[in-house]
Amino acid sequence: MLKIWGRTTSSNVQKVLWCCAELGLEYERVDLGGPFGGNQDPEYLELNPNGLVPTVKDGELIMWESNTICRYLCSTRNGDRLYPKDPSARTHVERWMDWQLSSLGPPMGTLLFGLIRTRPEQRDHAAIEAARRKALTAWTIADDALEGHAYLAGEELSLAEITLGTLVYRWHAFPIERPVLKNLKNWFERLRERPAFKKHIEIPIT
Ligand SMILES: N[C@@H](CCC(=O)N[C@@H](CS)C(=O)NCC(=O)O)C(=O)O
Repeated sequence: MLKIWGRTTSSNVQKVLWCCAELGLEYERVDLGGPFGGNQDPEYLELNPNGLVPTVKDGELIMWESNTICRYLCSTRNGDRLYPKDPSARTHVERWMDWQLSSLGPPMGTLLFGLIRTRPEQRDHAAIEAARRKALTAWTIADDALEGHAYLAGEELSLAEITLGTLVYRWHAFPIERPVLKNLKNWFERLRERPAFKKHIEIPIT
């Protein structure tokens, strides 16, 4: 049985939980990080020297980095539909996974910390606005890519969605100015129809 360390409110844990749900996998999960703490304990740092969540154990194998974990789960548990074997199909999925880490993750992280984890009187409004603009530029790229397509990497749900799902939910939930991006909104609504998205992603943001 897989073992997952990480609180369910972490966007990176949520990717793994959604991936497990789409693949029909069972797991044992331990609350860790955030209000639960424990992520700087020596025993945990032995597993994951970053002191971050998630960490996953499969037999003797210990994994960290959520996108890597999702790729591993698909590769070992019949997940070709989420993570295709064909190299050209795969690259369409992987570029969005890398793009999540490099382009969209940083400004969305600034919005999370600025708007949700910082008291109103202590907010850095200039940094929040700069992050909002950067995120909007990135989301516009996704909106353009979704023109005429149901999903980012083709006509089926893939790891591209699983790694971006929490962020599109947060983008629509944050109290910010948000020009309408029609394709993005339709894609978000499509994801919202999935029971696993409702269960693991659409939960209070903390
Ligand atoms: N690149 C890592 C980032 C992991 C990460 O930043 N995790 C955050 C939660 S989203 C964390 O552990 N924060 C400390 C905490 O929750 O206490 C991944 O994708 O797994």
